[in-house]
Amino acid sequence: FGLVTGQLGSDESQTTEASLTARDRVGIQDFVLLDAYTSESAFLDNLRKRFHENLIYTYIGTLLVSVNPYKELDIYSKKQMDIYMGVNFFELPPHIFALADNVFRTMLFEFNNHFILISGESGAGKTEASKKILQFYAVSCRSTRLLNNVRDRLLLSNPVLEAFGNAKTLKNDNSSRFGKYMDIQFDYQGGAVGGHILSYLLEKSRVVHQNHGERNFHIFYQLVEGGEEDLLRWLGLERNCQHYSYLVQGGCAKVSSINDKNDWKTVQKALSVIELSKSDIEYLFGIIASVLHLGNIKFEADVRGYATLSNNQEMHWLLGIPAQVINHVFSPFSVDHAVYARDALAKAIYDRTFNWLVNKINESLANKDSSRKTVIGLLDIYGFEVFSVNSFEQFCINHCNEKLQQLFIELTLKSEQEEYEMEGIEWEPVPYFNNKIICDLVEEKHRGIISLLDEECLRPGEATDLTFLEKMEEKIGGHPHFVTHKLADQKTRKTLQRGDFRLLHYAGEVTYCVVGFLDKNNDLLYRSGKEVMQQSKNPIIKHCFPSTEPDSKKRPETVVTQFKSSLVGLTEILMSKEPWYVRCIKPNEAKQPGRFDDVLVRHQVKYLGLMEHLRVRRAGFAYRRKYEIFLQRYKPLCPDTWPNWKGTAAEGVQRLIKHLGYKRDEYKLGRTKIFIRHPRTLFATEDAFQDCKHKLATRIQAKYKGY
Ligand code: AOV
Ligand code: MG
Repeated sequence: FGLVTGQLGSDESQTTEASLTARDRVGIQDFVLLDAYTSESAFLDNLRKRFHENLIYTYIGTLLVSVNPYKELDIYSKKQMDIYMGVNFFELPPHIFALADNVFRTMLFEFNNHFILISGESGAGKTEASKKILQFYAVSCRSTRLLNNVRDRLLLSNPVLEAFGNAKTLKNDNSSRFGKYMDIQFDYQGGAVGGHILSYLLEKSRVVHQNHGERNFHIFYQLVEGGEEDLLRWLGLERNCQHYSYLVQGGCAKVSSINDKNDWKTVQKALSVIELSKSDIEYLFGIIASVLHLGNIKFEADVRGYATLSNNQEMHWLLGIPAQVINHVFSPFSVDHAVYARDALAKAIYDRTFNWLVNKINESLANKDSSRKTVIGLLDIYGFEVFSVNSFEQFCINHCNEKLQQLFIELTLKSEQEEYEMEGIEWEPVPYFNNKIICDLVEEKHRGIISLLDEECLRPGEATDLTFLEKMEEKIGGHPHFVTHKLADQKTRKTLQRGDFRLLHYAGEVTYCVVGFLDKNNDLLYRSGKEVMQQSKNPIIKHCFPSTEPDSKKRPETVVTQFKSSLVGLTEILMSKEPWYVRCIKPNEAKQPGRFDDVLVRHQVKYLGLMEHLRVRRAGFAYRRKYEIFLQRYKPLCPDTWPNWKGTAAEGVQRLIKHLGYKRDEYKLGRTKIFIRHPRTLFATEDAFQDCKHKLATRIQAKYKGY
């Protein structure tokens, strides 16, 4: 039970000077608890206070709000884990471990499936949060030699996927450039017996192009900086990132916050734990190296104007494809065209290799035993992001966030409403902004942006990025969340270029530059490229470019349509499980510790829907407990129910609260539970209970030992 013991109880009930000062300093740990905390400013005050005391976690009921501290805090040690293990949620200061532990025990107790949705914008701390949760499970769950194997693989899948799927962006030095959903499977005793990872749309354009101040995926730099001499020689690589055109476009191959050399070692170790064989690893880095070589290919025009490529010995043999055959990929093209085909090939190779790697990890995590298991899913995707120029990638990423916000809205309001309905309790819904209108704008059949984009992609030769823009203007021009240069009023027009469209997302306005949308959505890989890859002697490449691939006569699905259906799949996976939420907040844009930018945080509190969530929590009933559990704890407070109550638990609770003098509007009696509006009611009862316990200490000590 334990709701009101410990710190919370004293927070609310004691009004001595000492406790007030403490609260003034550290704020309150659950927003639901204080009346004054329904205003946005008060909410912000509380977050700020706590942030400056290094208290980065705060609850809204069971939802965890986390503010990125941008510095190492000493709160994730094994000792801390032990403290949070098996303790009731509200008994200790809020922590990601408390949430993890609560999910775990609920799963074991109810034997059902759960997921933890971690959301927030780029750099807010989602990936760190998901790692902390995984680490907690690694330590807290049952351990045997066999299970420890699984545990290590689960843990070490992280550095591998981060090396291949994360990169430095302007928002985050370790930004996830793919979406990740990970199931951790537990047996009925709570041992982690397996796992499975689903990855979503890797931002592969990064392989061939990086904006200023950004990097390619970490693994390239790790290899060049950390790879052993022999290995580099074998791969024909120089130990100098500046030598590779795919690594230097952002102008920041070296970053002080990143130690590529050390990370290389970590990844090497991790690769062996997840059961990649020595030859797998060699082939894998053969591919990574050949992408770098590919990027350095230069073309010259021959007398007819066709591209011919400069010699590139290493790549030929790394991929196990004869030089003339590789030449074939790029002919007979113009030089520009050949560069384009080269980049398309590099992107395809990297993207498919990434998926191969995810599959490999899944093989090593797979649990073959068929006994029933329950899972905890961890969702860590790329966060909402706005750059000075936003393209197709941001469009997909931000739409994904939009969809998850929609899911959050539906689930939080829905589950709350359902509970009241099931228990026969009246309640009035709290108004909130429903971002469904934006989701529809993007994905509605026939007139949503995705449909319009796909339509244009069906008109090769005729359609261009600009005709796509015009089509949008024609079809959705009047939409309140959509504007372009042409449609804008005079003031807004100044902020838009001709090739831009702007969406008013739940998290804010984003101006997308339409250039490249068609191309990236079509994602053409020349047939010649595919055919040539099929001849590779590198088994990974061979596997990634199977000759049985659906042939090019049938139109492959566009990128955005594939992404859209993968999000539908994800939503289905999530909807079948019990939700838990971590909402991550970014305190400043400078990635600095100790800085709490009010405007920035207020904006996030707004769009994350935290105030609405709090209001729903408060307009309803802050606490609800099964009659049996409530009676069991508080029955000593009433002579009628103590020591034994013969009637039903519901009747017992009625007798009990009558005796305690609960006021009419302070509680509701549902079918199976008592609902209590204000925590203070419960606290008063808890205080009375503590008093009574104290007085009767000697007599009932034995009985209450376990509390
Ligand atoms: P994200 O996952 O939400 O962004 P990260 O989890 O990668 O953000 O966090 C960004 C950086 O903030 C980390 O690399 C750490 O330096 C720091 N950080 C975050 N959480 C903590 C914490 N609890 N303690 C200490 N430092 C932290 V993105 O993947 O970009 O959406 O696509
Ligand atoms: Mg991340």
